[in-house]
Amino acid sequence: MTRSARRLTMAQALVEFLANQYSERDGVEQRLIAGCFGIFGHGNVAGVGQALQQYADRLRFHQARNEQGMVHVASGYARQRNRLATFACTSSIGPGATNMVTGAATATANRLPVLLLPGDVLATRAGPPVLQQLESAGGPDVTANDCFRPVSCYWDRINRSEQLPGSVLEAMRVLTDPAETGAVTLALPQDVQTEAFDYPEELFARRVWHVPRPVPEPAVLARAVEMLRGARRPLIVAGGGVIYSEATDALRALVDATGVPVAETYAGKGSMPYDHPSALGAIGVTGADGANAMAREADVVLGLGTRWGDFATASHSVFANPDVRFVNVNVASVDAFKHAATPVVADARVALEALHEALAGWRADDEWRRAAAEHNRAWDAAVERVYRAGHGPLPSQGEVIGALNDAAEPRDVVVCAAGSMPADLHKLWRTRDPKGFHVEYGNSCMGYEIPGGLGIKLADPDREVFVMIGDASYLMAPQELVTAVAERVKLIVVLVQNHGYASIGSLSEASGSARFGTQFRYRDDDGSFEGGLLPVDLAANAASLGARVFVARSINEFRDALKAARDVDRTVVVHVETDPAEYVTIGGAWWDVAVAEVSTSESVRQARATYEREKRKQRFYL
Ligand SMILES: Cc1ncc(C[n+]2csc(CCOP(=O)(O)OP(=O)(O)O)c2C)c(N)n1
Ligand SMILES: [Mg+2]
Repeated sequence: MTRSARRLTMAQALVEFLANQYSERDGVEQRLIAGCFGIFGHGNVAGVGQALQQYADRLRFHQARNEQGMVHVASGYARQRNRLATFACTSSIGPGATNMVTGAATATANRLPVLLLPGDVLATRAGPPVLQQLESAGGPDVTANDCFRPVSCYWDRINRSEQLPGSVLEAMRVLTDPAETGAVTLALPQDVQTEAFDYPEELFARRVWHVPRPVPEPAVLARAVEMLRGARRPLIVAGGGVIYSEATDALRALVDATGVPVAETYAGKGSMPYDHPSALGAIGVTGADGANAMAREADVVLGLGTRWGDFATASHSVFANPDVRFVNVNVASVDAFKHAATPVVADARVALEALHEALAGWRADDEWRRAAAEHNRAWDAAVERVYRAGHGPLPSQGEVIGALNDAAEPRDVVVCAAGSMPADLHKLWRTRDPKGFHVEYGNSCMGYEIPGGLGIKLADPDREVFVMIGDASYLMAPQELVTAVAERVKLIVVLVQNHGYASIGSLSEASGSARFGTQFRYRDDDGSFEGGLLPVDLAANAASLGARVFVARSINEFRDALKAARDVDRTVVVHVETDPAEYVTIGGAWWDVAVAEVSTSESVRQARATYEREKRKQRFYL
């Protein structure tokens, strides 16, 4: 029997293949690869570029302005779609490709699927070096694209047309595997992209990738249940896995039945509505007082879908009970085994349902439950005071967050990534919907904010998307505003001007270095950057990129601007200046940032002494 084949270029075959991939979970199917973002150069224009034009009706093409930005768009999209869909990103070779490396690291750190298609040097090696070729000492088969290896969960280079089918199937497997997912990179030599080959017709059949919900192994589940039943001070720490697995109802049911209090990581914030009596809010370095207080006493900690980053554990200091034990529910065994836990390798929703059933009749102590409810009330009162501080003449950042929270509808999404705002949002944001809080804190990548927000809006157009971005993060990557304008996608960007790296300034001060090099000011006569403020107008910059801009000079003007922004039908930037000297002091815990052991500065020596004292709190969880 002769099998039918289609004579296509490798790039055409790839695009046609991607257009036919679907994910499915709980019986719901959706396009796995929603479209392809790209910036063309000689490394992809004649291959992938030609194919995208030929198949424009099957795989939608989107332009980006910076290759890093387009990967962040894919990450934002994937996170909003609970990792069930993403974008492909095509780049040229050399700098276009390496610009995507930071985006790849951000996706992988956050366990978010993105498909990267960097162009690569001619496989024929004719006429080397090709423009933008590295000429690595590692040999001619090492190219700039090898930089993607450590930041990718799957990496391949398609050196021959017939390698494509096997590799793309592997790529889709990794993208849709909740335990293995992250950046997937297929390096595509520019000549191979354009070579014709007789691809088997089956490659282009509609293919549905089932996203599994692995069930807990009964023996390990029984051990977890025994530990929880024996707990006097149980605590749940909800991570991103709770949200990706759509387990928030199951979590709520378990909590209502057992009274176990819940604290949240950055990715897990929104797992519980903020006003639920068992909701302790943020945990760890940027945690709420109640969450950290209960963490210090907890004897059994149930980690749900968390990778246990140092911000959640306060660098292994927040769980201070000498007898503390962990149970981790995680789809990835690497995370399930952390902290010498009883490792329930399973989907969060399925595991929560199984735990709920097996824990029937068991409840946490009344006193412990009441303490959680009291913490919830006390924290909300503290947040309210920050929201309504009435600071002047410039408002505080806490008030800006409060005004935004007041203006946001429950389903609206707040986005952020780096600076002092993630901490404040983690502490202060009143989350009312599982998808309402989107702070990229796996890689905390300055420049994620605007493209990440764009990805969210593309994934979920019915929600208003509020992007919170500091002045320095804005300066690092404002360019995808142009993409939002071109795509007619509306974002409301809140640009917080405080003239520099305020967050790192605080860190510098805490480590004795007096905010050295962290303010945006003129170079002074003594060589320091402590002169006057710079004549920088970021509002004008945003307007020049096509955004509708509002400048708010007070908290009331800010509130008015947010109201007006809702009625605008294109991307809006609301510029607000805040007082960097007025920061949020409630909550928080220690973070291990090593301080110089010897120094000529007395403030550094003092900071070192404090550091050494604090470091004694750090624990092994063995
Ligand atoms: C790409 C990148 N470079 C450097 C850092 C380190 N870093 C974290 S926060 C920060 C300052 C951010 O400044 P801004 O966006 O103005 O926010 P602010 O701290 O002033 O609130 C820096 C430099 C980072 N997270 N990402
Ligand atoms: Mg700043």
